[in-house]
Order: sequence, then C-alpha cells, then structure tokens
Amino acid sequence: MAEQEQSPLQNLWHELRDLTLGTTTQIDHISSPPTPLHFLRNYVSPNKPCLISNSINHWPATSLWHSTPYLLNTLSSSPVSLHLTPKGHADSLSRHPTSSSSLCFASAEVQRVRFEDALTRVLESDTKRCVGYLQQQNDCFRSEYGALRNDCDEDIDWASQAFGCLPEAVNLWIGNEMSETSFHKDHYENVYAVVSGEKHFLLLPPTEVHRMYIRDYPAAQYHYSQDNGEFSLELEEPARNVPWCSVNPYPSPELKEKEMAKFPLYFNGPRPFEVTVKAGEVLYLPSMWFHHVRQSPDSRGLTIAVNYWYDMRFDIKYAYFNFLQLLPHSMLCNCASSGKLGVESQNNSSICYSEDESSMDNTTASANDNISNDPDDAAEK
Ligand SMILES: O=C(O)CCC(=O)C(=O)O
Repeated sequence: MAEQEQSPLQNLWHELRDLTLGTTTQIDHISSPPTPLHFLRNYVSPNKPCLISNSINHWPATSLWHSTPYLLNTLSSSPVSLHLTPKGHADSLSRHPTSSSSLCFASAEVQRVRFEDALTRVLESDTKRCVGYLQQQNDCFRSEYGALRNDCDEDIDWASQAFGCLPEAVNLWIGNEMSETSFHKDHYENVYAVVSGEKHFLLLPPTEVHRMYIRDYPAAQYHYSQDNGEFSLELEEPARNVPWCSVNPYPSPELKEKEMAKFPLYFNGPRPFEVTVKAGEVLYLPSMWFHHVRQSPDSRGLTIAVNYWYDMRFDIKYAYFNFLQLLPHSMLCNCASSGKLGVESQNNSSICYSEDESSMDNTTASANDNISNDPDDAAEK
C-alpha cells in the first residue's frame, strides 16, 4: 500500500492484511477438505478464515433437505424455536421504545411451535410484516432437530482433529432472504456449512475492533400479538446493557451519508472480507472475527445451514484482543494530518472523527451518537 502517515491502529490493520490475510476482499478457497495439519497450520493458528468445497457432499442432507415433504415428515410436529421480528433483524439495534432519539438492542420474540407451523411462518414471512427465522444457538440441531441428526456428520472430522475436541454445539438455521444477522463476534471457532440457498458474510478481523464502534445499548425484547399481528418492543426488566457493534454495513440510500459520517473507521477503512457460501460449501469463521450475515434462498424460498461451534483457545490472541479493545479511539488520531486510509479504502474520502468520537473510549457513548434517521427505525434499524 501507499506510503503515508498512519496511526498505530491503522498500521496494525494493514500489517495483518499484508502479512497474512491478504489485501483483497477475498478469502482463501480450498477445493477439497484440508488435512487437519494443513487446516491447523494455515488457518486455525493464524486465525484466518477460508472457504472449503467438496467437504460435505456425502451428507444425506445435501439431497434430502431439498425436499420440503421430507423435512415435514421427519420433523412433523416436533416443537422448535421460531424467532419472530418485524423485519428479520433479530439481535440488532432498533429505535429505543421510549426515547426516539436513541437506540436499543432488540431480541426476537421466541416461540416454541410445531415444525410444520414454524416452516409455514418462515415461508410466509414476506407477506405478513412478521419475519420468522428458525434458529436457536443452544445446540438445537442435536436436540430440537434430533430427528435429522443422521443426515449430517456428527462433527467435521478434519476440524475436530485440528481443534483437538468435538463440537460444543451444533446449530441449525432455516431462514429466508429477509433474515439478516447484524455484525457481532463469538468466542467460538465456527465451521459453517450451507445445505440449501446461499449465505453472504462480511468479515472483519478482531484487530479491527475499533471500526465496529462497540457501544452499550439497553436490552429490549420484541413481543408479537397474535390478535392484531403487531409487534411491540419493551425494555428488559431488570434493565441491562448489551455491548454491540453500532455499524450497519448496508444503510438505506437516504441514510448512507449520515452513517458514513458517524462511522468513518468502518466506511473509509479497508474493505471487509466478503464471502458467499453456496450450498455444499463450508466456511471456517475463526473465533472473535466480526461477521454480518445475509442470505439468498433456494427456489422454495429457504436457506438452510448447520454450524459447528468448537471451543476457542483462550490464549495469547485472546489476551491481546482484550488489550486492544481497551485502547481509546484517540489512538487513531494521527491520520488526521494525512487524511487518507490507503489504496484499499472503501471510498476516497478522508478518515475523520466527530469531536465526541475522538475522545470517546469504546465502552461509553452518549445515546445521541447512535441516532439514525432511517424511516425504518420506527420499527427497527
Ligand atoms: O446464519 C446466520 O444468520 C448467523 C450465523 C452466525 O452468526 C454464527 O454462526 O455465529
């Protein structure tokens, strides 16, 4: 990249990309399952994502799950967890229910319903101002969906050998194109297999934590009224705050300029890695990487995926990450004199900070920093 004055944090972002991750938006694509040693050396140890083809072709799921009657017959009336939101954005920022000038962290209404009813709700989502997403990140594949268990491998063998353990949780995700998962990170090594449809990931390495503008938001919960088909959003009691990423990478056109001005480190910095995981492919999503997920459905209107969460190692990388995220945004201020982020920037505008941002640490923010003008915000961001 071009020689220019950079802050220490910007140096870190670029150095990691130059040394190991690469300077494009692509991640490595491996055309057959790696050996455990190759996977460990080239991806797990350097905490680097990769996409793997031809690793789950032998799963019965890759053919059987394209048949809706098969899914209905196998699961029939099994109770499953259905997440309901007005627009498909669960665990994401939404307009605060009592203070229209700020945001809160909104969780979905979760209902336990028979699989056949739940699937209908997912398929009919777009017609009802109520979006259903079948998911529960609590090992649901081996519990709620136990009847499908033999359709996939119990674990991903090359991954289990590299990690030295079996998966801690295996989760099933059945959604449609309206469901979107906002930027967040997990303390798990994630091996994410798509069975039907496609998933579109944006990925940012943990070193770029400042670009996510993690702030504390009051926790709230959607409630869906069966009577009038409307959602209400209520603050949790007792009150608690959830630290969450402030950046929406796909703001509506009318909001784009404002969002770019509020979150310049994201919008003017190096582009996130972009990967589409197609049916039959597997993404290795390393622990602590920030990810944002959208989906494209198959011809039925469904996207189906299974992911394996393996315990991460709480080693020196974790300790460095904790140290890094305590550094204040003011560590980025040197670049004010150079005014640019480099050739991989997402656009040509210069990086800058609002006055409050430059003096803010990453755990405090005034509510007003997070206000969006998005007309959608009346219901959800
Ligand atoms: O598929 C999704 O919607 C989200 C997946 C995700 O966030 C995860 O596996 O950690």
